[in-house]
Amino acid sequence: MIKLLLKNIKQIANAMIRFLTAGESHGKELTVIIEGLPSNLSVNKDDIDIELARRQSGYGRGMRMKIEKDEIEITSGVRYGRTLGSPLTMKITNRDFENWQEKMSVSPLKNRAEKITIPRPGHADLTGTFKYNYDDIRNSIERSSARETAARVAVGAVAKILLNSFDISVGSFVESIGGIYPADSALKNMLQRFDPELMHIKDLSNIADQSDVRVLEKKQEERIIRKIRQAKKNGDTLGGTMIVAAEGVPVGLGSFVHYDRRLDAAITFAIMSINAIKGVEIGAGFESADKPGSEVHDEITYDGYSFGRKTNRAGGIEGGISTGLPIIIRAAMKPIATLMSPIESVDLKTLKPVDARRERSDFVAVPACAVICEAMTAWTVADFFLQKFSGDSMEDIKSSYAAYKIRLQKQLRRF
Ligand code: EPS
Repeated sequence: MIKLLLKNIKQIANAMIRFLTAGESHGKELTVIIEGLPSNLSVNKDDIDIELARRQSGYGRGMRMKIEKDEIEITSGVRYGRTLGSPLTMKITNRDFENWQEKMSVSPLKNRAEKITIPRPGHADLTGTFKYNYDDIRNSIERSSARETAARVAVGAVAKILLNSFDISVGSFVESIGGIYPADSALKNMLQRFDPELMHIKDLSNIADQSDVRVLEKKQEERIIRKIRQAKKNGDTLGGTMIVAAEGVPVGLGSFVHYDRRLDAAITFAIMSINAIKGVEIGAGFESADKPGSEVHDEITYDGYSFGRKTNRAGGIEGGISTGLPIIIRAAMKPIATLMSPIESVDLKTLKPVDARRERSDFVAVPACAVICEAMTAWTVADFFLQKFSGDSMEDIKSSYAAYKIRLQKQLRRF
């Protein structure tokens, strides 16, 4: 009886949609399977490829991005441009595999590639090697590489297509790289107040897409590019912060009833799961800890038709539930772990101190990371949206959403 009960509880807490990615950084390809999508969602390959191209751009990427030109091939779950409700599979070819066929051979080889024995601090080289009992750090490098995030961006693109059907948009921009923040006080003010009137994330995201480092301010862009050039010259790398937002999310996604139903918890988990992310905030985040409640909470207003808030410092979520205002996330990415002027490490073979291993890598990947944050945000919001407005087809979900909007209007009569 208890066993049965536990089984049911687990089922209830399951997400509506789930995905799995597979593939090594220099293996043949990346594969992703999405399960739980409704039928009759129009899916266009080009819309997904645009997101992949956004992830590949940005000043400070390494040579690998010149080799790859990511695009998806859909191999299941879609017929005549519309989802079937069955698992949707997408593949992304690693063009670089051509140069790695022996190093990444699936079959055993007599003359295997030389083993990597010197771990880079900050990457998964050492932790993964201990955990999986590897005798070659290459085994850790391959799957821990941020190459995997290409598959996640493809998943996020599908989530965005679904959300767009309900006028929900997700976008991002880079706030800082290497400690260089915008100088413009209006921009700073907007970031600090998270003002819903000033934040139209799609417009901001489009402006950011025009910048080589996905920032909103030209002067800041110039300063950042100079700083990246200097870091490159020094054999160093840089991190940064980014803002991601979801607009048009209705009130009522997520819940306070249990920890794993909280929308803010799910979003921060999803963002923190991205390679090199070290911090995530919702709304005013850490800053709200330093201020009195009167300067943190968002005053409630009513204009005769609908409810509003004077500010959006909560970042669109209260009590684990979406408020209807933009969901605003700020994330911090640490600098890339591969340094051309390496810091200290220990050779696992000789156990002697040595310089950490150098290898081809990016110098800065914050602009790409912002696009990946969008993907994980879109995925999480889509999942919570489908938990609330579940249905087997897009038509069923649309009816459920329309009925909810009517119910919200009628509810006030009950007070
Ligand atoms: C990465 C190292 C670099 C990056 C890679 C992530 O790859 P490589 O070792 O082939 O030069 O370019 O990112 C991607 C391949 C990508 O698509 O984003 C790492 O070690 O994490």
